[in-house]
Amino acid sequence: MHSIPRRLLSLVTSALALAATSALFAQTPKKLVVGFSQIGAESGWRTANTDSIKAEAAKRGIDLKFADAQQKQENQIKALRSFIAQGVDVIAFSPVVETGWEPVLREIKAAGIPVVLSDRAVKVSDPSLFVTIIGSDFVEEGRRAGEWLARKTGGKAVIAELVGTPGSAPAIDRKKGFEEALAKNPGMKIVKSQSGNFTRAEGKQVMEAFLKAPDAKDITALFAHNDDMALGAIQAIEEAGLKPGKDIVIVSIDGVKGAFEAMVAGKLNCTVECNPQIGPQLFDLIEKVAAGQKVPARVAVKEGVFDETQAAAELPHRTY
Ligand code: GZL
Repeated sequence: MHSIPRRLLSLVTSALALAATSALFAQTPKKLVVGFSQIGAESGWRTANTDSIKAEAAKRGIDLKFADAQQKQENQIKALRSFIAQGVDVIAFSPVVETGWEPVLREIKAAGIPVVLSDRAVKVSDPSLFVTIIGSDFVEEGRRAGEWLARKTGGKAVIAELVGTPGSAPAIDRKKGFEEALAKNPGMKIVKSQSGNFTRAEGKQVMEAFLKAPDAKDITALFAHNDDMALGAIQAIEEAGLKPGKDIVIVSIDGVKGAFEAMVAGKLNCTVECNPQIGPQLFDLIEKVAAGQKVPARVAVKEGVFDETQAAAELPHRTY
C-alpha cells in the first residue's frame, strides 16, 4: 500500500485550512464604523434624540463612536477631526450652529469620508461637503406655532419670544416661520425677544427678566422655540403670581412629554411636534451612503401639532 508523500499531505492540509479561514471571514462582514458628534444634552428633545441614535446603532450592530459637545462648536470640530484620525466609514453630526464648518468639512472630504447631517443644517459654499440631511422643517414649525396662536387669540397678542441657540438652524428658521404667520395678523406683535439657548434654566431666567420690565403687564402670549424653555418660563410666570396658560397664552415646539403634562395641568396651550426619534431613518441613510447608493438630498421628518384640547388623550401615547 503506497503512503501519501509528506509534502503533498502538508500542501493539502494548508489548502484546506486556508479555505476554511477565508470562508469564515467571508461570513462575518466588516462592522460599519460611524462617528457621530452630538450637540449636547441641553433638552428633553436632545436626550431623546441621542437615545434613538444609540439604540438604533446597537440594534444594527454598528460600531458607533459617539461624542457629546456640551453645545460647543469647538468640541464638535475636535470630535470630527478625531473621527478622521480613526478612519471611520461615515461621519454624521447635528451642527450646533449653521456656520464655521467649511474647514473641517474640507478635511473630511479630503479623507474620503462621507458626511450625513442629522437634525440641523449648515451653511456652506460647496454643497458637496455633505451627502444628505435628515431633519425637520423648522420654518414650517414656526409657521404652525404662529398660525395656532392667531387662531387661539383671534389675531390679537402682545408676544414675548424665547429664542433658541443664537445662529442655530432651528432658532433662525422657527423665528422666520413664526414671523410669516404674524405678517398675516397685524394685531399680533413681538415686543420682547431673547435667547434662552434651548435650556429650561435659561428660559426661566429670561422670562423672569421679561416679567420685571415696566411693560411686563402688556404681555399676553409667549412663543418659546422649544418646550424646555417654555417649562422654565412657566415656573417664572407662576413665581411672578400670574397664571401660565391663562394670563399668558403659551405656544412652544418639540412635543416632549413634559409639555403634554403642562397642557393637561392647564399651564401650556400648544406644542408643535418636532420628532427626535430619527435613529432608524438616520441609519437607513448612513448604510445606503456607506454602500455607495444614491440617497435624497434631504429627508424630512413627519410631525404634527398638539394643543390643550388633545393633550390628555395623546399623553399616554408619547414616547419621548
Ligand atoms: C430641533 C432641535 C432643537 C430642539 C431643542 O430639531 O435641533 O434642539 O427643538 C434642541 O429642544 O435643543
